[in-house]
Amino acid sequence: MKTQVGIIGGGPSGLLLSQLLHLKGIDNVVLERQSREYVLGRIRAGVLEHGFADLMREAECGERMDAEGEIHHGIFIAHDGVKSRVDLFEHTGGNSVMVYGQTELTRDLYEARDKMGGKVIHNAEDVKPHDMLTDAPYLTYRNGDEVIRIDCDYIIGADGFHGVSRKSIPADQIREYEKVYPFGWLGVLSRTKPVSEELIYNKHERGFALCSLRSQVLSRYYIQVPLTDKVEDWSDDDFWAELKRRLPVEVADALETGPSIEKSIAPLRSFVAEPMRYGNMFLAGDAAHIVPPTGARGLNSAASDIYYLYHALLDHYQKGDDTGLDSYSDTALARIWKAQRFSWWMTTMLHRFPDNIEYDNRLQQTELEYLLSSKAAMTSLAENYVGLPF
Ligand code: FAS
Ligand code: PHB
Repeated sequence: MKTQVGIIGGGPSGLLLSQLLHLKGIDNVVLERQSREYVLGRIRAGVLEHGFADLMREAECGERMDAEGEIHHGIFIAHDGVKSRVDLFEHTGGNSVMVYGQTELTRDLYEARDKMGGKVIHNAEDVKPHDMLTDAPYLTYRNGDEVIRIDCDYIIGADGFHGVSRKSIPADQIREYEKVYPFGWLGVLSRTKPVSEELIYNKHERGFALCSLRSQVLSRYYIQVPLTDKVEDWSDDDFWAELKRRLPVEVADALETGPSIEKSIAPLRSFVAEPMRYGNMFLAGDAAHIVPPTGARGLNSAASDIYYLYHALLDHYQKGDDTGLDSYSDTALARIWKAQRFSWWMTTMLHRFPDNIEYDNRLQQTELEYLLSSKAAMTSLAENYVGLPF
């Protein structure tokens, strides 16, 4: 088989790039290790930067997002039992975020690929990139005992943190930066009315808590837990009781609880691999970087990589101009590191660090008090949260 762009990974990154390229007549194939049901069974991000929402519309996949998603103009930061609102709209001169679940977004991308006859191959086993340093790279994958080869001009590694693409780059050709946090997030999805119109990021001496949502009948909540906790350690009742202990009283009293329809623990880490290119293979999304979800940057960072890659490939195929491809890694990393900084800052400010000395705890408190008392500080939070310019 021959194509122009071979994409490893059928998550949001791979599917969005596939859709955008196809709309411009650039042939591509997506190789996804899992079944579609498995991919759609993951519960992950929920907040889209306005730039990502625009990219979904450009990919002709924004209709359901615009119909069912919620535009949010603000978020709440709560600490010591008091909720304070950060007006994203006011502090950014009119920008906002779209609250729409990654699962639904991925479903929309799959349906758009189906509608256009896009080539997404599921259950592709043992995918491998080859000859990335030549002008004739290719992919292979197994379908049962059969090994299938796909010749392409470029390979895109959109296969997430545990994928094959980054790991196929020789160790002396890549630098990795990593920071692991001493806690995780226990997340619950429940068919209950969200406790708040807008997200609440809540700092508490018992640990961080987040009140989020997917719709007016689907709530998403998280609490910080020790890395030693297992999801089976937490009954629904224990989760709701602990969440209530951490929230301001008026929020806890209004919380509608119910059975969890999904419950999982995610570890928190910051990770960047540089450069995001190896010959004619380009890394995008979680394959190249990971952030703690506190800043809602993970999925959004994947989107900015795809924005840059899409325009770079368009310039190559339509104008024979490789400036975008040659600068992709530097351009993408410049924005990625700003998302890393913001995610680290939000995580450091809002979580309980078990090994903190008292001075650090007082500094954390001061960071919060300064943020909520300073227009400049809230403007900085707001411009990062709605998304820095691509
Ligand atoms: P993905 O990991 O989504 O997709 C990669 C795809 O490649 C997967 O479908 C995988 O099956 C496939 N693949 C892997 N190896 C392969 C191989 N060898 N061959 C073929 N295919 C292969 N972000 C937020 O903004 N907010 C959140 O609250 C949030 N919560 C998260 C919770 C969890 C548990 C995780 C893991 C991530 C969370 N994220 C969150 C980040 C998440 O949304 C990612 O940023 C987003 O999924 C990135 O999309 P992709 O780059 O497409 O990677
Ligand atoms: C979510 O709704 O899953 C969510 C929202 C904001 C975050 C993290 C997760 O910062």
